[in-house]
Amino acid sequence: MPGPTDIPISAVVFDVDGTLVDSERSGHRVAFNAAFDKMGLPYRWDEKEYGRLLKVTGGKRRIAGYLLEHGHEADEADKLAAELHQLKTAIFKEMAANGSVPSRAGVAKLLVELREAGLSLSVATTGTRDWVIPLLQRCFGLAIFDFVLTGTDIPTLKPDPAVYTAALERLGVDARGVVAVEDSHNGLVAARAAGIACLVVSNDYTAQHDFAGALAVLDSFGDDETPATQLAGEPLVLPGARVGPSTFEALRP
Ligand code: XBP
Ligand code: MG
Repeated sequence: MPGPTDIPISAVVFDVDGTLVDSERSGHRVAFNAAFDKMGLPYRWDEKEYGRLLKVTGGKRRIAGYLLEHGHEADEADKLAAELHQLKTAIFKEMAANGSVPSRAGVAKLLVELREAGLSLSVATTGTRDWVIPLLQRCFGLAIFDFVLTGTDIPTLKPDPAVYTAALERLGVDARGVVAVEDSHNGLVAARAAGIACLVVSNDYTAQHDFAGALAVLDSFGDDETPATQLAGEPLVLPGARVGPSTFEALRP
């Protein structure tokens, strides 16, 4: 493994769910349950169970695995999962567009600061493009990102590295000048497998995940009200106890 380099960080690739936005507990989970209800199915995912189900990336796969666990045959589970996921995506797209899905504290300000510091910003998510685009537009404005890669564009989902490998190809820079920002073990594994260093900002669903291999782990991005706390890794530069451009400028993965 090459040692620290003198290649400055020029690009940051952000995960979406749980990283840029607080979208799972009160967002996706609510939309999945509304889809079950609309299709007359008795299933409801409570907050605890959903945390377990999140280990499966991709909403359609998540539903299919759950249906198999609950006695549905494979063919029926796949067909039903496709119908349910289409319905859920329409419901969540509406939630995303109407402001029901909040960005994480400090993120909107951080993106503007990183852009002003000349860093390239992009997105690599497992989520479905139909809702990712309206959500990013609503929360941050799409223009701040050089590109957005989703589970629709790259259907081989995290922890597979495909979406991060595709991001590297789009960036056209040395991977040592790129940092991924993730919230989960699956996302960290995907970034590292693509040869990209990864900063983890955990949340209440992922706090107990295995983050071995992360550059560092934080509990939040930090903002004026709440300082960021570093939980693991080499000490980061955190001006005002929050993530800022100097945090990335000081990184030498
Ligand atoms: C998180 C996921 C997604 C969402 C649900 O993606 O695994 O599946 O939970 O969205 P990431 P979909 O952390 O990579 O942004 O139903 O559209 O899959
Ligand atoms: Mg995530």
